[in-house]
Amino acid sequence: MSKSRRKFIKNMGVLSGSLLLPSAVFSATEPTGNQDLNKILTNLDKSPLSQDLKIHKYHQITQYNNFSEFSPSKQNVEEIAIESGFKTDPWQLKVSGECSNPKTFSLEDIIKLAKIEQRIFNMRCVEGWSRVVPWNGFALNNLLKVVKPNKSARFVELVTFFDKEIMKVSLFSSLKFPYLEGLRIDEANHPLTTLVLGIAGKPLLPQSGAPVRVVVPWKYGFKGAKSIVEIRLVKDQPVSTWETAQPNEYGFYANVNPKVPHPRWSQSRERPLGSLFSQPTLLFNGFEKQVAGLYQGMDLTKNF
Ligand SMILES: Nc1nc2c(c(=O)[nH]1)N[C@H]1C(S)=C(S)[C@@H](COP(=O)(O)O)O[C@H]1N2
Ligand SMILES: [Mo]
Repeated sequence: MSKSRRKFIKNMGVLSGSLLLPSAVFSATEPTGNQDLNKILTNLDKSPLSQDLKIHKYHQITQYNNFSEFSPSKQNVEEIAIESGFKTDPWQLKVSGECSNPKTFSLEDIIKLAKIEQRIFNMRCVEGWSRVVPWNGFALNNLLKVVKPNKSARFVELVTFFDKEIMKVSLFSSLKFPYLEGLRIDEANHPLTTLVLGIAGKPLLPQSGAPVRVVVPWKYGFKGAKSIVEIRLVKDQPVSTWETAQPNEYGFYANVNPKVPHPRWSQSRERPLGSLFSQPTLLFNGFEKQVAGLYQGMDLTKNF
């Protein structure tokens, strides 16, 4: 275990027993968010797709984040993202490409597309840690069907926000931005693939990918692109930012699989944040019943 990771666990122990959470320090600069969304999020139904797992504390979800455009360190993404001046309202999400009704959605349009629900999913980061997050959102397919995809739309490419004036550290990163991700069209249309607008009854904060991101719960966390500005329906399989950087380490599919090791992480077990103990990692992050059919006949060790 690295020094920084050990220190983090120690801090978490102290924090959970303390009333003054560091989030209070930043609350003055937190965006107030979209008023309609705020209201919707105060009264959510739990989705039947939810996993029966103990939800992590809010500060564990919002104070330890991977968002490479803002920082290479998970511990300070919150502070850097909030203080960067990153404006998440108003926002536009363009859906384009192989479809007959391309459309640019405002945040106001998006929140009216479907009923926002609380979807409790384990999030498994490829680095070997996990946490249980109460995501607030709905199936991405509610958005995709509006643009009427053509038969030729075999994949979606997810394009995220990038502005090097705000995301200054990105200049020193070995990753290529904007951060890109992609899904096969049947994966994108699967009811578990979620367009996320909030966490635990609050609109997404900058560090979590405000104002709108995607979460694909049976895949490693990096497939869940944050702060999305464009979804392109395309014919050919997109190449993600991580795949471009290290193709032998990060494949297109990135399905959680304890039997397919990453060159640097075995993947057979995971450590839930805040816990001293690791636990077995489940095939498809526990969603085998729902998604195994998508990969019938495919060699998952080759299509990793
Ligand atoms: N735009 C963007 N999206 C991103 C990332 C990123 O660096 N930039 N990191 C990914 C990784 S590696 C993980 S594990 C998850 C983390 O999401 P969370 O911080 O909300 O848990 O976001 C993913 N989405
Ligand atoms: Mo990750």
